[in-house]
Amino acid sequence: MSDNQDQSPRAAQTVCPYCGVGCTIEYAGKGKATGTAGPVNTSGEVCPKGVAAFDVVAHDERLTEPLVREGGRFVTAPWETALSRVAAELGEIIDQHGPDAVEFFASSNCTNEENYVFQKLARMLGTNNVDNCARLCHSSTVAAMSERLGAGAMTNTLDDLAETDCLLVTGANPAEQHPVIFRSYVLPAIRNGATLIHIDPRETDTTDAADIHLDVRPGYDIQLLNSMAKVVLDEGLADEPFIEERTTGDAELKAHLRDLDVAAGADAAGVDAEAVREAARAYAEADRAAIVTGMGMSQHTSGTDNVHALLNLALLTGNVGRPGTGVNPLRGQNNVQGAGDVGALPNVLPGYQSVTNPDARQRIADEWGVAPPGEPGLTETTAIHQFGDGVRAAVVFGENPAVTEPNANAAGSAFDDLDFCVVIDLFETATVDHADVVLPGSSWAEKSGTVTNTDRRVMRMRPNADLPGNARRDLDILTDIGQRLVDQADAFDYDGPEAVFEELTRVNPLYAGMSYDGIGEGYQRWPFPADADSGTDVLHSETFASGERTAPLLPISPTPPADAVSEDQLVLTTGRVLQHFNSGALTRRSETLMRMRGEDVLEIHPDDAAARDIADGDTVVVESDRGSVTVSAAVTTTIRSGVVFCTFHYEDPLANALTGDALDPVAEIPEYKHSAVTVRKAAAPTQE
Ligand SMILES: Nc1nc2c(c(=O)[nH]1)N[C@H]1C(S)=C(S)[C@@H](COP(=O)(O)OP(=O)(O)OC[C@H]3O[C@@H](n4cnc5c(=O)[nH]c(N)nc54)[C@H](O)[C@@H]3O)O[C@H]1N2
Ligand SMILES: Nc1nc2c(c(=O)[nH]1)N[C@H]1C(S)=C(S)[C@@H](COP(=O)(O)OP(=O)(O)OC[C@H]3O[C@@H](n4cnc5c(=O)[nH]c(N)nc54)[C@H](O)[C@@H]3O)O[C@H]1N2
Ligand code: SF4
Ligand SMILES: [Mo]
Repeated sequence: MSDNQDQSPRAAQTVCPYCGVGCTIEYAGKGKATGTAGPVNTSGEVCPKGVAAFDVVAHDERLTEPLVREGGRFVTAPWETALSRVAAELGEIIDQHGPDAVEFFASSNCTNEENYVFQKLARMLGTNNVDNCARLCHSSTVAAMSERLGAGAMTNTLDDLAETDCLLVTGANPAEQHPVIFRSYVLPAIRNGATLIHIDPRETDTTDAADIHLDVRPGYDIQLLNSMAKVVLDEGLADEPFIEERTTGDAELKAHLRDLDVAAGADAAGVDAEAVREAARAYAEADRAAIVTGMGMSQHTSGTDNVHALLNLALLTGNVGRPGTGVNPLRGQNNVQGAGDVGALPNVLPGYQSVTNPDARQRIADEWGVAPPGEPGLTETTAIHQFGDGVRAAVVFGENPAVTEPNANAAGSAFDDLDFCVVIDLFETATVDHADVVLPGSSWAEKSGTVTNTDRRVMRMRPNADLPGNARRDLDILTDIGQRLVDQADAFDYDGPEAVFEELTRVNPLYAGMSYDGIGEGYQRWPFPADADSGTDVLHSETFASGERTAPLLPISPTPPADAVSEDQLVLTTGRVLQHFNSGALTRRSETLMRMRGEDVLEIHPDDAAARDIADGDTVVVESDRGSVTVSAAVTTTIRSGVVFCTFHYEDPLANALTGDALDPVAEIPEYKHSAVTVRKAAAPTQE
């Protein structure tokens, strides 16, 4: 496939490159985007990031030529030189150490077609070592929900959220992280009388709309959720017919909670017991109660158990399988849902079928002419721990792990221990510093393909802009590498992204029957085909996605966070703000967004600040066992005392220099939301 082959007409309409909401935007000329009515943003509403999306497309720091390292420095190189070096180095490492010596980092910022080809490349080379940053994000949610319900995705739709009577939002701040969902689905529900319960150690813009706020101690959600479950049982608020018909294991769960003391549980979680009771009643007494869950739940060493405790609450009250209910993880990037759907995960093939499933393996073998490897591969978080050891090379596609993986100083040196690292990105990110070859890819405005949003809707992206310099389309880069490295080279011979999508629909049962034409300017929702024209809305209504009529209730006990916190330390929890996105590789290059929010701050409670003689605006040093950063303090009562918060959107301060790399044992997600730190005022600069 040649780079110039995409002759599709220049349609003005595409999907926002940032969050998993999946708003439709259109090119408005003069380097600006506007929202335009789409499947999700039905009246064309967007947030500031959508408006600023074009700021980075023609940015003068875009990578425009391949770079190869020579004598320690990068020099620009022709594509042929760069790609033959990639093929030669990876080929040699595979010959010497086997295919499992390579880890493939897929991109939740890129299309289904690109991610499908990327995992196909890994698997045809003989390894399941392919993962995407869903690992860092909702992997624990997906693990718990798949185990219990048979599917890791949102059980309900966004439209459904607007119809609920009670919303329990925990560890999420949709007002800033999913702004169009918040304004166009959550707020209307509240205006219609729904109660909003918000569980978060901070008061955020989401809390402003809440009726009940439980400012939980980071890492102590299980104590809180078990206490709520106990209130539900004690006060006869459980849905016994649902428990009888649709669950198993209620006796064990009830026995587990029998001796739980609600006051003690609330105390351990650092919240008011009466507020816990009130929240439990509001959730359980509502006709339709929906849960929204985010990173505050998932990013813990107990992340999978946190979500298990949450699922108990939904199942005990019969809030699954009906409109307006359910357990709804709001997904991260515009295609993190899709990256998983198409198999960019080490344990599953396209369509979440286990790499050990004989039928799924056969379906792939029929299509590819070779069966995928039969053992699960390494997650990206575990692979990094083996860099320089069992893992000798990394292919990093549209991820910025030097900024976003935990314990960043250690992660950075781990990358330097590799024999070879190739990065495909748009900018010279911090990760590029550790690369041997850098390939300049295509931004969202320069590609066609599909992305799958948070409520399982597959939508089409359309190009609006020319590639800068000698940058190439991501899909062309990946197929080119495939043709060079894989014996069955015609496996990467596609006539554009639509042909890739057609193949995907043949191997992924969830996407079977979908098509570019069928999607058009609308969407097709998985599982497809569906009971409605556009897809299946509410999962688990008659049977669970597992195929079972029942889902298990599970006794869950709390486990302490990995970092012990000493008397003089505070708990650092990290997260996001409206104006920036993840590693900030894109948003920090947007003038519009930098004008709105130019630097990071450390939120600290007045009591903790006073105890350290810190005033608002002071420069402070934050230190953990792993590293240290300098940042200015924002003294505020919106954070609970004992806890400090900053974002991870900046290279300086690099929040992940502080975080630890202990992992949840099931999902291997890091504990970004609980690190023991000391905070002190920086010494005044000495006079020169
Ligand atoms: N503006 C913006 N939007 C984004 C992104 C972005 O970077 N910027 N990133 C996208 C991505 S990849 C993702 S995954 C989503 C994430 O979206 P969210 O899940 O909303 O993201 P976070 O800000 O990481 O965490 C949410 C909240 O968890 C709270 N929290 C911290 N610790 C705990 C705890 O122990 N328990 C509980 N219950 N709460 C806790 C934090 O105070 C924070 O308000 O956002 C997506 N959308
Ligand atoms: N401390 C802390 N750390 C965290 C989190 C946290 O809450 N706290 N959250 C975690 C979560 S939920 C996530 S999802 C991860 C995110 O981690 P990452 O995925 O590493 O973060 P992004 O900034 O989204 O990285 C995207 C990279 O892809 C590039 N890119 C964007 N679009 C394209 C494209 O079309 N083509 C190509 N080739 N490249 C492109 C960007 O330039 C950027 O370098 O961070 C995790 N890290
Ligand atoms: S809400 Fe998300 S998808 Fe919509 S404009 Fe904002 S960042 Fe883009
Ligand atoms: Mo994420």
